[in-house]
Amino acid sequence: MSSKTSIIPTIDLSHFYNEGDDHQDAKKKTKEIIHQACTEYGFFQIVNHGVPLGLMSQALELSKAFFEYPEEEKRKSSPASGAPLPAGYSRQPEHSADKNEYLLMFPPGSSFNVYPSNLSGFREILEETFSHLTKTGLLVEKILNDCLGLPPNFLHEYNHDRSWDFMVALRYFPATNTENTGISEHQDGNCITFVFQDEVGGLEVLKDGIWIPVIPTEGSLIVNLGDVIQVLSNNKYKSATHRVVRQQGGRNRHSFPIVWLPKMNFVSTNSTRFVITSDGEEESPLFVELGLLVMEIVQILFKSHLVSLMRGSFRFSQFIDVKEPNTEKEEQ
Ligand SMILES: O=C(O)CCC(=O)C(=O)O
Ligand SMILES: [Fe+2]
Repeated sequence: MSSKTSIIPTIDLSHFYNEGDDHQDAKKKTKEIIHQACTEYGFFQIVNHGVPLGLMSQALELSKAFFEYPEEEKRKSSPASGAPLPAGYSRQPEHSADKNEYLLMFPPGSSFNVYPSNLSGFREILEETFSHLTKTGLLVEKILNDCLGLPPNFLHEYNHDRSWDFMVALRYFPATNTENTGISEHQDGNCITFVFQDEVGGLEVLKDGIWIPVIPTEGSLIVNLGDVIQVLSNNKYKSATHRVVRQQGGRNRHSFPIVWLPKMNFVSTNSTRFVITSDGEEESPLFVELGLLVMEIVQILFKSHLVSLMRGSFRFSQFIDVKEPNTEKEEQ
């Protein structure tokens, strides 16, 4: 029986925080590894990413403390009634297969954000974490830009509005004897999602019909490409199917996804003549234009159903033929 065990690659970004000539080669090699990871998995982990590890663990500790509160206390941080966007505390409805609760926040300073009033440091630590993650996100975006062979800064200029991004403090309940869905299998409809998680585990990525666990490693940050990158890359990079399986043993799992959205109305404000020449060959932009048009419609929907679209069973790429028939099981 041939058994290939896959693991999600872990990539060291430290060279990108150093200028000097001696780092240039290392940067080039790292980009090659990232390119490979994006092509094969659409998922990788990064270390030495620039987000202080102490901050990440404080954010996880504060999230644990918040979710330990009684339900009625947590409900005091529910989205304000009539709020256009569901920032604040929510719980998946009883009928949902997904068993988790979460507190969602938009970038620091957003007037929609609702924080618990009685948990010292919560707002400050989470806002600081968000800001650091945004900086790291910009670096990752720049690296992906180069990996795709795009003109310098292309992705950044294409997608520079960070005001719709959101970060979610998530708690998954332990598995029961009969069911264990934390988040059902899905692809993220946005550009890129970054995730950090505690040590409990449960995040899995589908590759060639096999679910690969993303093993928690302290301080590492997961990079999960979404449908937008799959479309912009003309299907070169994967928007990976993933899920969260709740663990046995009575432990809750905590994680923080940070969801990078494309800016609103970007089709009308950007040229859709986006022809990728990374292989030295021009590709038909037709597919990209069609994809962008669908994304534009999706962005409009985001305004009213942002979170349910992003984190529900909605799949942007179901509208266009961007998925490879990737369902074959490995030969035994
Ligand atoms: O909690 C996680 O590890 C991942 C969550 C996720 O996939 C999502 O929010 O889209
Ligand atoms: Fe996801």
